Amino acid sequence: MIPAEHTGISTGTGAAARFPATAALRRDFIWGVSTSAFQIEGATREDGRGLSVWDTYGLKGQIANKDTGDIACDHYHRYAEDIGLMQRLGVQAYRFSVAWPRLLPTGRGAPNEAGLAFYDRLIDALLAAGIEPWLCLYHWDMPQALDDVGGWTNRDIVGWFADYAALVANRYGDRVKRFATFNEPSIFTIFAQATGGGERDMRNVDTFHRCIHNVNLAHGAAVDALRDRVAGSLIGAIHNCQPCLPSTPADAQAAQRSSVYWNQAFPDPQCLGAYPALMQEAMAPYIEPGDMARIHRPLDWFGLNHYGPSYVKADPGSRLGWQFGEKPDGIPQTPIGWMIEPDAFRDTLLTVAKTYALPVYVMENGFGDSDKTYAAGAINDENRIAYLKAYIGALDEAAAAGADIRGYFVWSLLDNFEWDSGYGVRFGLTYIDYATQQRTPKASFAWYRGLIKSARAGAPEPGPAVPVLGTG
Ligand code: GCO
Repeated sequence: MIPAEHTGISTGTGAAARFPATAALRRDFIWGVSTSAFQIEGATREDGRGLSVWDTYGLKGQIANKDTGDIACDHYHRYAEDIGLMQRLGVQAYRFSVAWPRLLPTGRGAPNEAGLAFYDRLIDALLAAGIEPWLCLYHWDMPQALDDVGGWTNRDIVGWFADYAALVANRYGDRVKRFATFNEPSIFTIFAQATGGGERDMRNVDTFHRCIHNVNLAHGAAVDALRDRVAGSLIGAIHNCQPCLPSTPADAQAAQRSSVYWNQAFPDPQCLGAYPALMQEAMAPYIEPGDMARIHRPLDWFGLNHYGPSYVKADPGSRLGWQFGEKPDGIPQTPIGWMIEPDAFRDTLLTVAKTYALPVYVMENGFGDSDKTYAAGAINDENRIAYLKAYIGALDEAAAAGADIRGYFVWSLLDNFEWDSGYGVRFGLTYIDYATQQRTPKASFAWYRGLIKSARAGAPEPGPAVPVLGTG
């Protein structure tokens, strides 16, 4: 159990320590922050960018509050200001994604120079600020033109994705060494339309398994494209892994099935060279000779996104045979209903470190709340601080127990477009006033800055004054 001083989410007994223990973390441990292109850039119609499936989805009014990514955090124009925020935090690294349709408006063919030049500016400014760029190739923004010809159901996309990876490698490989091929492939295949699966009828099991295999093939092809072009490249993929637990004992089989698809359908073939046993019969029709070797390419690190366990129940009529179920009483939840269970994070870290035998970097962990949290005007997000304290404490416990953990990136630097929830859910260390685009660091921003300084210097900092909304 995580000691009470780490959690701040316990029964309130005992004073919570200013910062969690980080003694077990390597001295070269990397502290960072994460974002993704569609969630922060905006400028969706600017400088030649093509449409993505998320632009189309928004145009249909399918997103909460009829939000779209058209402006988001206006990062396309404000990236220098946002790098200034990263410098204030003291992070050593920044994980972002490149928008495929910004570089290749139709997903293939002639590159868009203005799009390429934007990431030149971003990368050069990061390096000038002493911040290492960690570049993710695909964070769900499938070019609409490719979705129109089948998207991930069309095996030709493997070559188109490899060509995109080669373009990125050739353009930025002189300055970027850290690459991730995909962000959370299990999420955008399981949840389909809601996460960039486009108009595919992902309720169809055949379509679903075809997408899984083509994404795995695209991963392997991109690894080769990057490795062949970037000397010293350090390549990984980013997976959302978490316990998938039964709502009732009768849901145990459904929970096991959901865990295999959620946690193993991509890391297993990519890191171990084979699909999990439970999937092998279903995947067999899509596997051509040599495919598993094309997927299983040498990797340098394992990216883990983790927020908390999910609870599932059997649903025989659904595509996968399960859906989200009742959560147990008595476990803390975030304002958006995600479970707060630091022990599950510790155990997931130990599991992935042992199973895949790669250095682990936590590429996403964070706390989602809603606009209501900020109604009072002060951005004193103490519950986000309590969450981060508990989870970083759990990470330290996993490291102390032998997991090779080398970095932690908070999701997210900024409040941003939270997919189906639009802008009503906020994960940022920085508050975004979407009407004015003013950035206001929250209390958690100052806390994380203090933690980084403390963890790197071993000397706790005095607590920061709590900023008030609008004070800049
Ligand atoms: C994900 C994505 C992020 C989300 C974040 C909060 O895990 O869904 O990688 O884009 O915004 O995780 O949900």
